[in-house]
Amino acid sequence: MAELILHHYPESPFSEKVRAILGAKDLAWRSLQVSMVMPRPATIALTGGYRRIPVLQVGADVYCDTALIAEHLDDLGTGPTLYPMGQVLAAQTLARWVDTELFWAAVTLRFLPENMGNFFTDPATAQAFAEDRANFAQGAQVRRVPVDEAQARYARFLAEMETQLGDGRPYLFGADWSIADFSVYHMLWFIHAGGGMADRLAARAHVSTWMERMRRFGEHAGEAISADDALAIAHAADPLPVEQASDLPAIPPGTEVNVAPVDYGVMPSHGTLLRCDTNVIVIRREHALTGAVNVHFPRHGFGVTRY
Ligand SMILES: N[C@@H](CCC(=O)N[C@@H](CS)C(=O)NCC(=O)O)C(=O)O
Repeated sequence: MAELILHHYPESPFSEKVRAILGAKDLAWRSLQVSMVMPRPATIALTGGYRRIPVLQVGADVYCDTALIAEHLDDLGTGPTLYPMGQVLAAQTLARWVDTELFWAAVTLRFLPENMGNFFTDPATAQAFAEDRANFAQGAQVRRVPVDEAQARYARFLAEMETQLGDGRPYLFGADWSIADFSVYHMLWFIHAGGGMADRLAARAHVSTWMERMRRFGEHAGEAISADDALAIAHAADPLPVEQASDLPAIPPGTEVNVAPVDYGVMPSHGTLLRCDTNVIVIRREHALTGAVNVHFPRHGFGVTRY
């Protein structure tokens, strides 16, 4: 198998979800650290426009969105599945809720002045970040959560988690982890990265123990790789074969399409549709820097339109 190359940056919570899964599954990975703000030329050459982070590159295949990256990693490495029999619906539904509803509360909480810690090293970085995220927010369909509502949403969630873990189980749904543990972990990691809300966590003994268990997975570092080397790897590889099919009658395989998130960061990727089913959307792209690549998206949360 080609090496796993994660395009990410240290402060990114969704990247922390993937870093923790890589650690839990004891998978070797290469770390392509990108800037916290645009431009990200190598990553965009590979995705064709999609700009959310992280992205997983495996040879000439590119996996967008942590929901799909987690599914891709599940079969690799060691340890229990992220989708345990009998818990799939509960685990996936909780993971999706945390990645969206709790995430927007977390963004409000993380950027409270008293909880920002040293997120910005200087005013120029803060200004560049604000400008970049204003661009990122263009066309978004999400509601920013007011502070009181965010505080209440998180307090209630922590209380429910403490109850859930109250019988001493190591993971949210029992003896083994599921995708829900990793989604919840990265969200709490993000909220508490600034240190200003440590007392909330400290007041929850079971959640704190669970959090330390999960945090250790995230400490499994990847070996650095440069953007040029990652591009050369894509260029030298062929994308994996894909069985062509589309469940969209008006957009058959071979159509030039845009694929974009439906909620925020809606900058589309452009390419030729190879597959669209209930699980995935796959497009083929060509770029001078990458050669032919296949870009994979989850169907949930993404839309396909004619180019
Ligand atoms: N649903 C996406 C969410 C990804 C996401 O929101 N990533 C943030 C960083 S943690 C992002 O892309 N922010 C804008 C940026 O970094 O350009 C996933 O699971 O991958």
